[in-house]
Amino acid sequence: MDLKSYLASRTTLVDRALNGFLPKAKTKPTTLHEAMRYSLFAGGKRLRPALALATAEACGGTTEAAMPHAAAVECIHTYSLVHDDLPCMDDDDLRRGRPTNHKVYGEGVAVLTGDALLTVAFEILAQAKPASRYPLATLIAELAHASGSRWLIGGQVADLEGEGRSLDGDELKYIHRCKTAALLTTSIRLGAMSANASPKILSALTDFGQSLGLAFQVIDDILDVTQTTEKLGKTAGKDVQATKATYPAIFGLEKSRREAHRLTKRAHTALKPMGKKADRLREFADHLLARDY
Ligand code: GRG
Repeated sequence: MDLKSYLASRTTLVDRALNGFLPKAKTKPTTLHEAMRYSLFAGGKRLRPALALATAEACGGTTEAAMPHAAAVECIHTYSLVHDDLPCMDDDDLRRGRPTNHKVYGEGVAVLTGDALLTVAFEILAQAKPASRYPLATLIAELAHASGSRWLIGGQVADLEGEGRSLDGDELKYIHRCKTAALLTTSIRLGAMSANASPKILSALTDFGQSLGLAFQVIDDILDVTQTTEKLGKTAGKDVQATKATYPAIFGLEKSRREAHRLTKRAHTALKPMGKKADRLREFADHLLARDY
């Protein structure tokens, strides 16, 4: 199966699983459950769950066993987008090609939608059947750590504090590592854990995730200044508007493109110990480098 068909098939499986894991829209309080579903089923690319599933398969596991892990990371990711779009954060009107959650449901419900998506992620992951090396507590701690104050939220704080200030390359990399690469890496690690990967393979996949995650954010920064709002499904040029430090702003477009290539190459190198089993993940890295939205 080519990568495009693979991604489409995994998106269908993930959507079906998320639909089953989430409270129905008619469950009380209906506004909240509708709002959670509004953002979760708004047409995201599902990269993090697809990476979790592809990693599980590369490690000899199954999509079925990895599904709670995959669904949980997508809930965390969607919560972070809902909160990121709030007026007190990036103040955005458009996400995944639709009005942002707070534009439709109001700010109060949008904050609570994010809270509920964050919480349900752990409820979902708690339903995983853990492999022998990685008990449930390890899985929960993995997701909590990546989503917490040292990584996802920490990166957002550094991003917020960096607005309007000139950051150097190291400060920018710190933000990228925390707010983007950490959750992508954890998606991959959780997929590997669902398949009982050996410590050596887990370590290789962690290196892969960190390089892939940084490359992903460099590309995201490039797309923000080179693509249209229609193509991205979110407001283009937002980083410049908010005087945010980005790769193109600090290093220029050409150097940013070279950096994305360098990081993708490093991601490929990290997969060496896995041999051909990791071909799908190699395709993934190339796909993320070449993406235009
Ligand atoms: C606690 C109030 C409060 C806020 C926290 C943690 C957080 C908000 C925000 C995280 C920061 C963030 C949004 C990082 C950006 C990562 C990124 C590039 C997201 C876009 O990912 P895609 O392109 O999106 O995979 P889709 O929509 O396709 O899933």
